[in-house]
Amino acid sequence: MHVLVLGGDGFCGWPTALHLSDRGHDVTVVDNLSRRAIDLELEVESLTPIRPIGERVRVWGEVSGRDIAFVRLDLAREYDRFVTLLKDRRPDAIVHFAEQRAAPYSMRSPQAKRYTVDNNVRATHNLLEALVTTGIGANLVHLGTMGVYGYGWSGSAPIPEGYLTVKVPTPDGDIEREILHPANPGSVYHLTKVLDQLMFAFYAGNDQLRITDLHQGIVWGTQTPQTVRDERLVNRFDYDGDYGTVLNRFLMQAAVGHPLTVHGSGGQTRAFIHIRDTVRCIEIALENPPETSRPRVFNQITETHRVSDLAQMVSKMTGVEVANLPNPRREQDANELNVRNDQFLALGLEPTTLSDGLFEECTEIAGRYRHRVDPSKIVARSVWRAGMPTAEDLVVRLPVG
Ligand code: NAD
Ligand code: USQ
Repeated sequence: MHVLVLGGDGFCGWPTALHLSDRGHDVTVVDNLSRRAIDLELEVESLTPIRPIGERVRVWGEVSGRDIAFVRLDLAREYDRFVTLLKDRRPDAIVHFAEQRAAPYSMRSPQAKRYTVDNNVRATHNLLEALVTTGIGANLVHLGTMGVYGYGWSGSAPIPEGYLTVKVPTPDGDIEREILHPANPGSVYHLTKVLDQLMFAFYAGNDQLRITDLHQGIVWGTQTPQTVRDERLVNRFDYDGDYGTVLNRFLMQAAVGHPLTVHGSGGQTRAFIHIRDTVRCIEIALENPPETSRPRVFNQITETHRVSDLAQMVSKMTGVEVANLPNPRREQDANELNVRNDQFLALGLEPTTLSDGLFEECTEIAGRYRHRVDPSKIVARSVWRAGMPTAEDLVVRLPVG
């Protein structure tokens, strides 16, 4: 299969491109390298020393004997070039990762909010319209987020995979309808994923595009069997207050002896998936295109954890203390989370869980590159509402070991 991986230089995209190439697919990575530019803007780097994309694909060619093509293109701004690319490559499938993906970054300033909406909404809409215009019936797999459902809205009721069956009262009695689960985005970034969902519903219905939306939980871990094959293939590991996600941040903090930065009480429950399962889920979704003219939604998660439990687990393992910081985000202090993920399990996913030894692998990576950590970038500073105190304002400076 010829697969375009849009956003294939990123944290999820790069290991996915390698995994698909390793499985014999013909892969083209498309990326505008904006994530690398945001690192420059934030004056921070991946904990792992990621190599330029040209070197990445060259090294992959050397170690695997397989070519990955790279095209530098901005999906949000270069519509005509993208249409030409589609006509030229005629892909069988497209994986769409190419969006600004950090909730804290999306809330840090009016410019960042506007950039996130402009970039994400235009990228997705350009992709959909380009598929219609070219008539290329590629199977489209998009990386969405669990955050479109929000947290705590349905209490302990299981969150279904995308659609909720509801009863609608009419003068002639109740009728049953399946609707998209009500959206409760918690940041401007999450809001863009909600808008994506509506665009998918429209284009699947109007133009019969085949679309799978993967509502993915928080990805943890770094390496996959392909990225470990050469140090120059290493995946990115974000640890800073904007892009670092919670579990990888705790593992990095433990490696440098920084108190674990729990926001508020840590009662927030979230869904998680290891990067190895991310790439496997995408492969499964590509192998099983939807048959209906309605987008198919999979919940791409393997387990749920409370933030405070993760912090305790890491603290017990490493002896590093837990710091309960004032929460810079506007979110519920505690929530229940019960998520269905039956479809991936039925299609053969064997979940990797925290207890499977990968915790140690991630800790090893964090330890190996601890000298690259800039301690001033660890505490999250993006606040959700003007005037909210930042963690930095309220907390006495944390000792860093
Ligand atoms: P990332 O920022 O590391 O990668 C995204 C890539 O897309 C980057 O390489 C960036 O340069 C590229 N990109 C952004 N806008 C583009 C544009 N207009 N044109 C071309 N390329 C563009 O993010 P990630 O962690 O790999 O996430 C990938 C996708 O998965 C995102 O859409 C994100 O919302 C989703 N997701 C990620 C996580 C997670 O924990 N990382 C969890 C759930 C969902
Ligand atoms: N948190 C802490 N301490 C930290 C960092 C985070 O307590 O140092 C808390 C946050 O306040 C939040 C939870 O941990 O309650 C998760 O935060 P996160 O930064 O790990 O994840 P989030 O902002 O939700 O975003 C990440 C990805 C995003 C993806 C989303 C999946 O960046 O692309 O869509 O996870 S989900 O959370 O399921 O919506």
